[in-house]
Amino acid sequence: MTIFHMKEYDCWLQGGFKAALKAELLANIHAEDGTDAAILKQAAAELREGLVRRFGIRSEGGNGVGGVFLGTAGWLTRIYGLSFPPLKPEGFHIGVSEDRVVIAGADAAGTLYGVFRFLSLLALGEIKAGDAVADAPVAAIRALNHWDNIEGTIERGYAGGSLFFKDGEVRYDAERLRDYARLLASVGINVVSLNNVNVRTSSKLITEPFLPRIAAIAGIFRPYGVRLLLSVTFSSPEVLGGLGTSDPLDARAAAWWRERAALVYHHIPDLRGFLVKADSEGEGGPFQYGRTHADGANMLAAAVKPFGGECVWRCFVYDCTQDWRNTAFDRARAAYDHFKPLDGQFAENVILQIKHGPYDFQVREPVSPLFGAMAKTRHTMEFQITQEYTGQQIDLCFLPWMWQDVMAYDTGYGATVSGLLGAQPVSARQDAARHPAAIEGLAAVANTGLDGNWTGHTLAQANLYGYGRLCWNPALGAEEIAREWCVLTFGPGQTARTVADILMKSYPAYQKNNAPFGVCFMVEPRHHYGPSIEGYEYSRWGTYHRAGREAVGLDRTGNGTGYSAQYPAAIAAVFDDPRLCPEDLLLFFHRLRYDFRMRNGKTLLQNIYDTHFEGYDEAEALLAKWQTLEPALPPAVYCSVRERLERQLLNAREWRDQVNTYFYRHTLIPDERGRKIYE
Ligand code: GCV
Repeated sequence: MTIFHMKEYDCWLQGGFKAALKAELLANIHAEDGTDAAILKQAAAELREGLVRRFGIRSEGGNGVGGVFLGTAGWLTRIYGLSFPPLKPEGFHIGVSEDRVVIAGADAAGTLYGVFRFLSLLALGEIKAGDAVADAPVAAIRALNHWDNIEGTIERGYAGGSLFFKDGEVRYDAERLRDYARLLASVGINVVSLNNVNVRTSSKLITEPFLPRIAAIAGIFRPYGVRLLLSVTFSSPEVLGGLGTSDPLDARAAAWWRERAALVYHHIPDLRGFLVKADSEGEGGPFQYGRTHADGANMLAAAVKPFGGECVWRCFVYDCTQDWRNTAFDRARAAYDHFKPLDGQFAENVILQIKHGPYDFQVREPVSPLFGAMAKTRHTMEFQITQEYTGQQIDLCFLPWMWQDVMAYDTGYGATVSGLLGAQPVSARQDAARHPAAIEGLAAVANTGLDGNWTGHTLAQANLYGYGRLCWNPALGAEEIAREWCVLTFGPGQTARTVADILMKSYPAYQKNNAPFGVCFMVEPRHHYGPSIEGYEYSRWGTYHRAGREAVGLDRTGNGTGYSAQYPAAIAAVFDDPRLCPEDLLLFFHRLRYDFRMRNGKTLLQNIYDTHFEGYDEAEALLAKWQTLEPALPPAVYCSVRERLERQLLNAREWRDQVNTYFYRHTLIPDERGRKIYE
C-alpha cells in the first residue's frame, strides 16, 4: 500500500493529486479578475492557488488561444465570443476540449463554484477532453449555524474552541478563517451564523464595540460568496436597551429594533439578517407578552427590511417544563401546533427554520409534518452536523446516510423533501409550476472548531462535506458523497474505498446501538453521550418511552396523542398501522407489547436484543477494518481515528448491555440465542 500524505487540516482540498489534463493547458489562465467584483477575483485566485497546491501546476498568465478561460458567461461571450446554454443562478458550465477549458459562471458565485467543482473533478479524475458539465445548486439557502459563545466555548461543540470568539471578545485567526471560508465555499455554503442561538452573553454582538470586528469577519467571508447571519435575543430591547419590555406590539420595542438594525447594517451592509430562537429552552419570546410568533418575527423582519435583511425564525418551540405523569401531552406535536395555524401570517422576509424531525436531532425521527404543510410561508429545514446525539465526534456516524432518507421521504403533499427543495420559493410565486410549500434551503449546526483537523474526529469532516453537497444536490446519495469525500481526502485507490465502506456502515451500526426502533432519548442527560435508559424518563423535557413490564413506546396515533394526524391522511394511515409503519420508527408511533411480531417473524423484544448485539459487533468490525489501513495512512491520522473507534467500541458495549439488561429485567424473557445479558 502507498501512503497518501493527507494533511488533516486541508480536509477535502488535499494536495498531491495528478491532473489528467496537460499542465501547459492548465497553466495558461485567462480570467475575469480585473474587475471590482471580489468574488470573481477570488475565483481566479482560487483556480491559480488550487492548481499549484493540489496539482503542482503554476500558472503563467493568459496568452495565446488555448488554456483555461474563466469568468461569468456574459464576460466570456463579450470578450471571447463564446456561447453557453442558459445557466441557473449560482450555476456554472465547464467545457473541456483538447486545447481549452472553459469555466463559465451564471454570476460571480457561479464562477467561484465552477472553479471548485473543476478542481474537484480534476482530483477525482472525472474530467477529460470532450467533457461538459453544467450544474447549479438546488437549495437557494445553504446555511451553517455556529452555536459559538463569546467566551470561546461552543454549545454542543466537539472539536475545540470557537473559530470566532475568545474570552468575551471577537477574536480569530484571520488566515484560518480564510481557509475556513474556502472550505465552506468549495461545497457551496452561502450563509453562516457565528454565534449561538442561545444568545446569552453574545447578545451584545449587535452593539458598537463588537460590530466592527464582526464586520471584519464578514469581509473575510464575502469574497467566498458567504453572507453572515447574527443570532439575536428577542429580549434585546430589555437586555440591551433597558426598555422594560420587548413586546413585539409595543411601538417602543419596534422602534428600538429599527434603530438597532440601522446600526448593524451600517457596519455590515450585506448581513443576511437575524437568526432567532424565541420562547424556547429559556430564551425570551412573544409568548411572554401574549403575542404570536408571527407578531414577533414580523416585528424583527420590519426592522431589517429597509436594508434587504431577513428574519430567520426557528420553530424549535416547545414546553420544556412538562410533567411526566401527564400522558396526554406530546412534545412531538409542538412545532406543528404552534406554527401551522400561523401559515400565511408571516412577512415576506421571514424565513422559518424547522428542525427536520419533530423532536431534536435524534438518531431516527420521522420527518416533521410541517414540511409540505407550510404553503404560504418561506422556510428551510434544519439539520445537526455536530454530533450531539450521534456520538459527539468520538463515535463515527456518517450522517448523510440518514439525511438521504429525509430527502427521499414522500411528504404526502405531492412531493418528496428533495422535490420540495427543488421547487421555487414563495418569493418567486409567479411561477405557476412551483410547489406551494417549497423548502427554500437547508441550515445545519456546524461541527467545526479550533482543533487542528477542524472536526475532532477526522472522519467527521465527511459530515460537513456531505452537508454541503446535499444542499447543492439533495438527490445525491450517501454512497456517492462518501466516495467523493474519501477520494478527495485520501487520494484515489483502495484506502479511499475502504474508508468509504467504513463510513457507510457507521450509521446503521450507531442506530442499532441507540434507543430501539425510534423510541428516542435514552441518553445521558445534559451531555448526551452514552446510554441512560431512564435518563429523561421522569424529567421535564417531554421525552418519554414509558417502558413497562409488557409494552414500550408512545401511542401517537389517533388512539393516543394524535400526533400522526398532523400528517396528510395517506401518510398518517401508514404511520398508524404497526404493520405498515417503517420499523425504525415503530416505537415512535406505537406503544407495543414485547411479543409483537415484527416483519422478520421475531418478537419486538428479540429484535431489541438482536439489534444491540449486532450494533456492538458492527462497531467492532469498523475498528478491525480501520486497523487494516495502518500501513496506508500517516501515523497521526491512523492513530487518532483508531483511538476514537476504540472508545466507540466501549460505548457500544455500554449501549448493548444497558439496553438489553434493562429490557430483560422488565420482561424476564431471555435472549432466544442464549447470549449474555446481565441479571
Ligand atoms: C442551542 C437541543 C440542544 C441545545 C440546543 C437546542 C436548540 O435542545 O441540546 O443545546 O440549544 O437543541 O436547537 O436550540
